[in-house]
Amino acid sequence: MKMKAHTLALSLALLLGTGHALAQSQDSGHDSHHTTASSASDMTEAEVRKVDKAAKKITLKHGQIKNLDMPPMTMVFQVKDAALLEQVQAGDKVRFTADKVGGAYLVLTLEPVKN
Ligand SMILES: [Cu+2]
Repeated sequence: MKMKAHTLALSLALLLGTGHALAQSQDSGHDSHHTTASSASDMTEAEVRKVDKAAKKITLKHGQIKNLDMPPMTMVFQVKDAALLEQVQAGDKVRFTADKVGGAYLVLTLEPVKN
């Protein structure tokens, strides 16, 4: 089990090293609490900043994304399905799930949050 956890921590570090190194600061993710880090089922809260339907992209000011070990920030995501963008617009509060696919951060599910 120890080896498995170590391997996971290594791959997490590799993932984080590519896109989010600048925003990642000190927390290397090595002494990881993320033994089930591959679960993408945790919804993350966010506020929509920009929607680009043509490019299938959305800019989100998001909270911590546990399964990606990502701190809160504003960033651009690809969306899996452009239809996800039909229901939201800039300024909306949303909940979403995301994963890293093929080197890009991809929004898998997205739903508006009613206040
Ligand atoms: Cu981010």
